Amino acid sequence: MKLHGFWRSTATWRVRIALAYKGLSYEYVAVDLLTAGGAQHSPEHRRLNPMAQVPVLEVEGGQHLTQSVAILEYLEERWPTPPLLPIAPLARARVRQLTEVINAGIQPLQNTGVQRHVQSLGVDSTGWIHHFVGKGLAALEAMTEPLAGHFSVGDALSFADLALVPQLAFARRFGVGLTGLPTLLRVEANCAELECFKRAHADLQPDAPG
Ligand SMILES: N[C@@H](CCC(=O)N[C@@H](CS)C(=O)NCC(=O)O)C(=O)O
Repeated sequence: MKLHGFWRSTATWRVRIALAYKGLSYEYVAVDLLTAGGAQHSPEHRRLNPMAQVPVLEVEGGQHLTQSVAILEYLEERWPTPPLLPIAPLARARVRQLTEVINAGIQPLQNTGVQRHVQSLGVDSTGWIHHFVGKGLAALEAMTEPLAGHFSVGDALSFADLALVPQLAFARRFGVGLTGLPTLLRVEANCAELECFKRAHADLQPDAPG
């Protein structure tokens, strides 16, 4: 497999954790989202992903998958062990619910393209990020608190944790306050103990600044 991504892209980071957890090897293709407007807009990358975003995962038969959560679902169905979804339908729905709070409710409001556009309209993009990421994480804390055990949903690692850890790293980078999020921070600390989270960390990727 070949993963097209960017070291600190939160959506790419989710996929890296899943690949590491499932012990799957892959080639990494760095897509520089920042220099000269961003390589995500190149015709070559747009052919892989017309949304001009990362990640893109090249899989069997030369197929290209986009959308990190669809990629996680594919990896889970293709390599179910070790699992990243619980078996019980309600618990599976809870995992997807928490994942979508980040994937649909927080990340789309903060991505590089949105930040650039908001700035072009003369809006303070840092204030924008503080508002939407702060509000989203507060909601996520309230939803996770009754569900969490060692991880976001009970004691088994799941998609929800893979989405959470990069999102908290993003929030820290922008100085979003995390003091009201004890459950999320506890789960993050538990994830940090795992080898797959260590290996997938943004700072360790080949395109991270040295
Ligand atoms: N829903 C998409 C979001 C992808 C996304 O927003 N990727 C960001 C990096 S985390 C990106 O490529 N941004 C480039 C841009 O906005 O120009 C997914 O989960 O894959």
